[in-house]
Amino acid sequence: FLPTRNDIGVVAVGFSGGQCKPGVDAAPMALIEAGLITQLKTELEFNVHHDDTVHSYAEHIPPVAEDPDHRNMKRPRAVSAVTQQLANQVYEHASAGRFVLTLGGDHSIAIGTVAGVAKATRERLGREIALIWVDAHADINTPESSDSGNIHGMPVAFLTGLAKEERKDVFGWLEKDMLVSKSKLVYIGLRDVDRGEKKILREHGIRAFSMHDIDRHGIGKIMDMALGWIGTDTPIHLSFDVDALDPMWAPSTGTPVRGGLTLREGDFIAECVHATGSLVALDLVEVNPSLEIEGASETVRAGCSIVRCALGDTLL
Ligand code: B3U
Ligand code: MN
Ligand code: MN
Repeated sequence: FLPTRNDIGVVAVGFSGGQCKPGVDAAPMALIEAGLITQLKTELEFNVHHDDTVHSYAEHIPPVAEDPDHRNMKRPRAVSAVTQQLANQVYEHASAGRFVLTLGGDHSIAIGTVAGVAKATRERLGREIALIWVDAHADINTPESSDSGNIHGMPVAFLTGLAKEERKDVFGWLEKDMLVSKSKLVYIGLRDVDRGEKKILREHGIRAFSMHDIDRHGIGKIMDMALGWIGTDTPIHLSFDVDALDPMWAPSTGTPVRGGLTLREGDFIAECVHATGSLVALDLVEVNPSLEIEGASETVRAGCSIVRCALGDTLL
């Protein structure tokens, strides 16, 4: 059921409106300047479809004065407009049978990427996707449970239908065929989960592997369990927040949390997901080169490595 293996659509999204720290919008250019796309072409021999543009979708973003908080969400119309445009772009790539690589941007952009991939995969293959969310955070706050109001802490709630909104200009454009089942969602790397989020995870029986679980079982066993939960022959969307890595390896990110994955554990997760042969899309988000500037190039390098591993770069 897989896309033509050698065709990859790349979408670069320079967007930071899902949280409050500027600079995460510069990540796609930093990743590309570090040679990521060149490596995909030359080392991994992909046929890359990329428009050589970092999209900010500025023309779709209303001015701040016309984008007041709604249900406690900050910049709701901006994030909604950007993710809607992105969903269309991702949908086009996925519908053409391409693997979709999205370079963020903050994690709110996953509302667009997962929506586009879920819809295209249903149409093209008649299949529901599974979503693997690698992150220090669960990003499953509803607008009401969120303390911060930052939408990058809410994408999973919108994508699973836990959060709903009628207004077309505030995610009301999300259709049923763009959503993901809660039973097909798996978390890896959690260590900073809000009280309200813990309640949501518990009440809905959502499969989550925390850093504690990784310490106890080792990353090899955790990947067996995570992929076993999803089952074989299920198209997988991997959404990788670079803050899943320990700040020692990825310091340049908006909300670093100590006690995270090593560089090798991050790469290993990506390698294991690649090895299933079922990966159809990958997001790499939350690299912010303007924070902890001494560590920015290391953070970018870690991001590039995760992408290469997920796309089949092997050690030997
Ligand atoms: N859970 C908190 C913090 C947070 C979520 N995602 C990131 N930080 N990167 C929130 O704001 O919802
Ligand atoms: Mn995240
Ligand atoms: Mn995070």
